[in-house]
Amino acid sequence: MAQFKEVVQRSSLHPKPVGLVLQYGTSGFRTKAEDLDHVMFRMGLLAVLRSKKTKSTIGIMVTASHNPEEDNGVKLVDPLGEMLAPAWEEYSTQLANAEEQGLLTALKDVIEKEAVNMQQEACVVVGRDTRPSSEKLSQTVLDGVMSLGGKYHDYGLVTTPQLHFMVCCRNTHGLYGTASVEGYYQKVSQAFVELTKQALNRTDDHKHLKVDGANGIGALKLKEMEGFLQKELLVSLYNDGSSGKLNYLCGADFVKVQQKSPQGIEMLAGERCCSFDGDADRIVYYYNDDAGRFHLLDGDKIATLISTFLKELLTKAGLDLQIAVVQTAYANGSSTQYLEETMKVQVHCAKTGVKHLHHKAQEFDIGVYFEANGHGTVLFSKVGEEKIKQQAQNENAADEKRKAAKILESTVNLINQTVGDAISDMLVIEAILALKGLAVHQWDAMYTDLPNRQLKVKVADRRVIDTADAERCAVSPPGLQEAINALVKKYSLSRAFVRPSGTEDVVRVYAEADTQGNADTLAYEVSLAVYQLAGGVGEEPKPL
Ligand code: G16
Repeated sequence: MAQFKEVVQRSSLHPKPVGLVLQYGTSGFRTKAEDLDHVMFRMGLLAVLRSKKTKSTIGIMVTASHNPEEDNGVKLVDPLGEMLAPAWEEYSTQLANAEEQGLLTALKDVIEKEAVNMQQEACVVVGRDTRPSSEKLSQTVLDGVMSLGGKYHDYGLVTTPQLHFMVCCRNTHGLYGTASVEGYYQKVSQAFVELTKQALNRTDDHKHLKVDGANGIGALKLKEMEGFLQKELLVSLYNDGSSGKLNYLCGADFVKVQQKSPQGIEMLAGERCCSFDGDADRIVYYYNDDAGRFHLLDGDKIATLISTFLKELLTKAGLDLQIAVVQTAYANGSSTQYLEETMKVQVHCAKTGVKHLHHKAQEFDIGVYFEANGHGTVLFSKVGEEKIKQQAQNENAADEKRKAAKILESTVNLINQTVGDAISDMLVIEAILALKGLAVHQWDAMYTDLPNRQLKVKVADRRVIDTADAERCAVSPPGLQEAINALVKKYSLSRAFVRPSGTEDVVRVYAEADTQGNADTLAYEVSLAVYQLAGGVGEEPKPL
């Protein structure tokens, strides 16, 4: 077929380094940018097949999110803005790892297995973050798309969640919104302004928020969006990319893992601050108290704030909708306890990776999902959305009920339901704080986090670690879980687990305990056990 000839010809311009093997990880492929040219070309091909198969527009985002600037990566976006279906992750890995002479066979294999109709039209939309390598790599994606005859639209510089939004808008034919960056700003800011104008006695101080843009795309897009917010939010932007390096000593991942403020932001006591990550799909909040002590409000605190707000509104609106929160093993023990015991909300634990949480959250009328690292959103079922809409327009309902339903309706419009979105999440949080008249320390006081620590361990091959029970138990290598159990027993209120990262070449270690000292020691001891039992390389972990 002429089409395949074109693929072979163009593929030779994007040769695969012989022997290089990459895995579709937690969120697509991620590695050093110089090793990704062939992957980008091939993901362009795969997206065309996926588009033909689903008869929908498919998205490709070129980004390595929280990883260092030298890395890059690619995330594929399915028709309704969700992450790529698991079976296709498998195809992605096969295609990315096929040696040059085996590429056509791998491609034809997918076509056959999925019975792809090659006569069907295909459309792929592409976006990229601000990494120096992203522009060229996104051109390579387009080369892949074109070589299989797919149509495309290049959105250029966008946040990951904006690209997810575009895909969903296109495939719902505008029902979800207008598939442009301006359409996104309009939809989200209109809902935000509708909510905040109902909050009384807000001063400029209340409206003020310091934002760390991680020197990435989120900073750029927030600047663009400011004009749409009608001065309902007054942003001071730091790490806006004008001088600093992407994710370096700043950004949501840095703040969450280091449990300290990013470089370049000056924090006065009680001031609300937040950090985006490199592609603006994660957000964490923080502040310094009067004694200068740093307080982090991570994904767990965000999930708690949002689910409490929604639950209260459902009661006020007289709506009987089932609400649940989905977390991962990283969720702080205190947050789970608070949600279950005080809030009386159902809590579920999923494996790390938005795709897993998203999937679980879809089972409820309202599914709030957040990873502790600040990646999350809220999903509303069609039935749930419809009931909210009906109640907001119900002339026979008491004013109080209708008003609560209208607030819920605007909240639905404010949330990017396709994926975690730092900008939209930030506006949801700001609106809730405004409507409830809460200061950041009052939000923080909902519950107290158990002291915790996250560490990374380098091993020769992180695949030797296999986990079960939503990553809370290591089933291999032998003896590792027993060692962890014995260590955990030494401390009170303690918990620890290990898992191989799907975005970095490391094993992640998480520990929590009654004191920071104990959490630090437990994390160190578990790291040492990983190092010794799972083939550690480089320097042995040291006590903190
Ligand atoms: C990605 C995923 C997140 C995950 C994070 C870290 O985030 O989307 O769900 O929590 O990687 O994953 P891991 O621990 O497997 O490295 P991002 O923001 O980097 O795309």
